[in-house]
Amino acid sequence: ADDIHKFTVQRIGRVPVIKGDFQSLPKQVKNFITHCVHLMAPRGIYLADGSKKEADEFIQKLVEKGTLTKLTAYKENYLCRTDPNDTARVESKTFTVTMNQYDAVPHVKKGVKGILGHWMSYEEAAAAMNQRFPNCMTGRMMYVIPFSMGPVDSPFSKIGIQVTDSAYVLLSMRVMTRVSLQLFELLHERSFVKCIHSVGCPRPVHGRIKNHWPCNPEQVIVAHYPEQRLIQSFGSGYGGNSLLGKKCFALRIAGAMAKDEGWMAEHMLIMSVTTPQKKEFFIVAAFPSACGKTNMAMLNPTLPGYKVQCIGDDIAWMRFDHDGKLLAINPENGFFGVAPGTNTKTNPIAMRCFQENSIFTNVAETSEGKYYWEGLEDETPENVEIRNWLGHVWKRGQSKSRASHPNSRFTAPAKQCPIMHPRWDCPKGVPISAILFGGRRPKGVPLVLEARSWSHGVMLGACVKSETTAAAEFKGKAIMHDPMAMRPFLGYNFGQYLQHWLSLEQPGRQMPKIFHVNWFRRGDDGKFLWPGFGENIRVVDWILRRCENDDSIVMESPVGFLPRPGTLNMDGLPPINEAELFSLPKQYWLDDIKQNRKFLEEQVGVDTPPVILKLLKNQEEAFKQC
Ligand code: SAT
Ligand code: MN
Repeated sequence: ADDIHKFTVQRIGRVPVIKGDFQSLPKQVKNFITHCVHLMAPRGIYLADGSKKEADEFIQKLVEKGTLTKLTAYKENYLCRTDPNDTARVESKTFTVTMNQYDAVPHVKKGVKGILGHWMSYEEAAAAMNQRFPNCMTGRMMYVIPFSMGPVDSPFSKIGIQVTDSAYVLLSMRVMTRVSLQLFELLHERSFVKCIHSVGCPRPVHGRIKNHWPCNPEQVIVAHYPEQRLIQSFGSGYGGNSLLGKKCFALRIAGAMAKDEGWMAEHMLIMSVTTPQKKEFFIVAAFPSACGKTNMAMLNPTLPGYKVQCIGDDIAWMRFDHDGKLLAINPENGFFGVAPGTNTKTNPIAMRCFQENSIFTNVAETSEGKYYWEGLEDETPENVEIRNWLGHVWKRGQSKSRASHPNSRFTAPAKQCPIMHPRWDCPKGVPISAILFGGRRPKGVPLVLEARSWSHGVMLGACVKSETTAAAEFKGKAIMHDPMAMRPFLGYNFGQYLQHWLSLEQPGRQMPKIFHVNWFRRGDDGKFLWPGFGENIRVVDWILRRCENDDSIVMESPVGFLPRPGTLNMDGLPPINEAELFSLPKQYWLDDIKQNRKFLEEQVGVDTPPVILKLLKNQEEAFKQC
């Protein structure tokens, strides 16, 4: 009898289930889908299974529609041009909804605009959602995507279900997360994060759809409900706003879960480094969006005998095990990397990740059916015709505009990475020896420094700043606070987040060493002082020697431990101005400390853990005395 319903058309109300067996789903899943159907009134329900066959069907459909263009030079690579008004995360429309405001955001000083998240009350959120979601899927299909963040059999992993009316999102979720019907079965016993997404373009569509990319930029909202384990996102199809497993779930909602459950959800790459002595270390590194996390995760070491393998390029979930080791997994299943700047010199490994089965969003296209972006000049013949990300003919050296959008992206399966670690999806995770923070700091900040202690490292993380990038809506270059590289991704009060980090230091735990790195320091002539990319292995090498407690290679400084001159391996490099690269201009630092204190006082206020302010004060005293 159980099979009978499989052969009859299933419906929720009057809405048919086009694919999949709705009746057999766990009750809580049925309830969620039914709620979504009643709210958004799609024309049909499609339960995605994550299979290759399914993906092929959708690719075909999107190519016919014009949303995707096949890049004919490769096997199964596609170009997607979005509406030009939907190309990045919209931080100003991203909210955390909680009962109590200060669970979501810190006590910001009166008259100051908070930058560590935006809070909304349940009442305000309900009003905003009621203006947007009712019937928003009219005439569209609702895809139901069961996905796992993390290997399905890992104790770290969490399940989500995303409903969406975007087939691009369905295809991308399949690359970025683990989509499988089997997950539904686990939901008889486990809970899941509810992810509701709509492009906000019910049919008949008012106004013109640009590039066959339905969206609703005026009405964008991305709301997180950590208390409900719920995400609602409306109006945008762009990655960070629409692939809800990524920033929304794996960082913001998971961040709140991690605090409750005693673990960490961080904006960090995870890499393995094997030394010439065949000793393997795992490190994580937090840099703001578009600061080269993907490049570092796939670093091509220039020092002989070193081997780098990639575990993840954007997000790390970490917890201490019973032996006191910090273990990390990559909750994702693919890369959503910044395309411009990627080439066979800067990141040859990434180039090999996306030769097939990849989606390119807002890059340019050549008449040979290849992708093109800023950085590929030397690898693209002069005579090919280029169409820019908007689809217009674009002439190299003549057109003033860019060929690719600065935040254009490649979406590629992790398993295609030639240096993916054999245990990259090991359910147990990998043991972490060092945590790196960094940002784009053109002035004052040395190539590498080591925190004196765990809490000092937390302070360094709290003071991370970087030149703004294209991953969000900001224009122009300015140095912006981006504490722990988490500013746009915090799921709860940042003061409590710092307190959570501090509380992780417990007897019996092997606390990783914490470092701050800066690949981007410039000299007076405006040129980079450090070559970066594959040469960064030299910094990693020094860090690993510190992880082995080699005290002969450090010296004290007001900001922490610095490499003793001559201890960084510079063999074979053109002359490097080491003195300038490691100098600590006194006035720069006194100003910087003042700024950091102001930032914490204004933005985090009474929520700032006192020890952070005390460590900052110590740093200031140390500078004043030198
Ligand atoms: O745009 S995303 O949020 O998906 C990527 C990023 O900003 O790091
Ligand atoms: Mn990121």
